[in-house]
Amino acid sequence: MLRSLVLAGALGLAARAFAVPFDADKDGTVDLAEARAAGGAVFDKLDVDRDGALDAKELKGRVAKKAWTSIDPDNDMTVSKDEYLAYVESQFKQADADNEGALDNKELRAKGGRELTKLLK
Ligand SMILES: [Ca+2]
Ligand SMILES: [Ca+2]
Ligand SMILES: [Ca+2]
Ligand SMILES: [Ca+2]
Repeated sequence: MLRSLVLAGALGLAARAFAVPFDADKDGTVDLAEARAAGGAVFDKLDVDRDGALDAKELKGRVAKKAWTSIDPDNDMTVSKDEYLAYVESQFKQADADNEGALDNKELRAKGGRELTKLLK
């Protein structure tokens, strides 16, 4: 029993290490369309009151205080879907170290990729 639990845990870890998150077409990388799709789904999920914008409470700490000027350029203290996806795009470009328009697991695990991942789940 314990043995099989340990084995299942190890397999789960291995799967997590190799599967690329948000990779809808399973080609092993996340492209901008996939990142935007994941970001859009997260936005809808977070927008509890369905007013089409996220306030700081709805964002639940996903955005650091110093990042607010980037994610909220019109400075109305809420983040519209356009603003959210524009921020996803800018984080995506920062994370894409080799500038090929797609993120592999290594890029996703680097600092920029981790920042992006926070916006997508
Ligand atoms: Ca993909
Ligand atoms: Ca809202
Ligand atoms: Ca705004
Ligand atoms: Ca890349």
